[in-house]
Amino acid sequence: MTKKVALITGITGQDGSYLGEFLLSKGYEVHGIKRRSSSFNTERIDHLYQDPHKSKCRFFLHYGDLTDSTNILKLIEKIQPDEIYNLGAQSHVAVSFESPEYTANSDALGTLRILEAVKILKLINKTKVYQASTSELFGKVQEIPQTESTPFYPASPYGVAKLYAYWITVNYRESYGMFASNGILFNHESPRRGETFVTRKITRGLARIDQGLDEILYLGNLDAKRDWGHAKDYVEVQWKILQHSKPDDFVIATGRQESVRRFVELASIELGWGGIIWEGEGENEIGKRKDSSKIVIKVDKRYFRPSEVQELLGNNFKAKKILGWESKITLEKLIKEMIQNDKELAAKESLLKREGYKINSSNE
Ligand code: NDP
Ligand code: GDR
Repeated sequence: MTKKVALITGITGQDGSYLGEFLLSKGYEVHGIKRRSSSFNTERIDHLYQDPHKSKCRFFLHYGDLTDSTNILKLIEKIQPDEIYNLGAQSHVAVSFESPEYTANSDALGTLRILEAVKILKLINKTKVYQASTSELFGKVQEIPQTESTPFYPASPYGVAKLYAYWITVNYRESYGMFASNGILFNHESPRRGETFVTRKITRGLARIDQGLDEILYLGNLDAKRDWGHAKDYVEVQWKILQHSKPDDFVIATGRQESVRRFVELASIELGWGGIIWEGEGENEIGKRKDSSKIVIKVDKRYFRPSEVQELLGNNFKAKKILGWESKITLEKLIKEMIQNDKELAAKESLLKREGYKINSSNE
């Protein structure tokens, strides 16, 4: 059997790195698009690197950008992929309020560029497209829990850009018979999660406090509630969605909801602090370590968003029934893995600091 060829946009991101690993383990030839950067940006995929001069190489990186139509068109023409996973995006909700136009260009029009390239290149009967849709489409939620039929009401420039991407994917499927599917994924995390998303910010921040590198972790809205899964589980279902007999859209979630405040508590328990004692309210709320009464959490209103998605909770009944998929890794296990990883990183940094090396680190 000839091996399948996959193209992943956003390969340098959290999901791209896990999906690349997963597809290589399935025997795929994997191509990834990475952006030119003035510093190294391949840390998450360095372990996947293969020498392209060797005949058995199955992992290839190409420079590109979702805002560049000709680049996308030329790459798809050259690679002739069987499957495209469009994971590339300006994916930070808070940043989308600062850079709304760029977010729309990469996240909304970027998706159109992929679909249009497949159409122009007459690859509709060959190439399947997975679109990384999001629970942020539900935004100001209209029903709890959210399913494939819950009305969308995005609450950020990111959510609105992803709404366009969702519908243009459906539109190319219905207009041209393209195999184009949306995975409406709820939040998923891992030790590879970007450091400014709240879960990683918490596990990294608390681990650094534990190792004596920092004293306080500043957070925004502690009452926000999310349905958090593990990225490793979630990339498997991205693949399953494209292996299904027909293109379709699926909600992917764990069905469990916790608040940011509870996530902090669970992480502190994993660190052996016994939990957090909360005092005060709103912008004046603080959190103290249960074991030492030291203040470790403060609220900083800089991290509040102009418009907030207060709570999300998904129902993955359809994915379970049709794809046989369920999330396997519990929130406790996820937090344990993230804390372990961040503790190791903090311990290394602490050692270097003690030995007199100067290190730059930011806790934004
Ligand atoms: P990350 O932010 O970790 O990764 C995003 C990737 O997109 C990076 O490789 C980034 O490159 C790349 N990228 C950003 N802008 C462009 C551009 N203009 N052209 C090409 N590539 C670009 O996100 P995740 O891995 O967490 O998420 C993957 C996808 O899934 C995203 O589309 C996200 O919006 C969506 N999603 C994520 C969820 C989650 O909880 N993680 C939930 C639902 C949807 P670089 O490394 O150079 O910045
Ligand atoms: P989200 O993830 O916006 O859901 O988008 P994020 O982790 O950024 O925020 C989750 C919730 O935590 C609250 N919060 C904070 N968030 C950040 N980043 N920093 C803080 O200090 C902080 N304090 C509280 C937020 O207000 C929010 O309510 C993620 C991204 O991966 C998207 O790309 C993806 O589509 C959605 O998940 C599903």
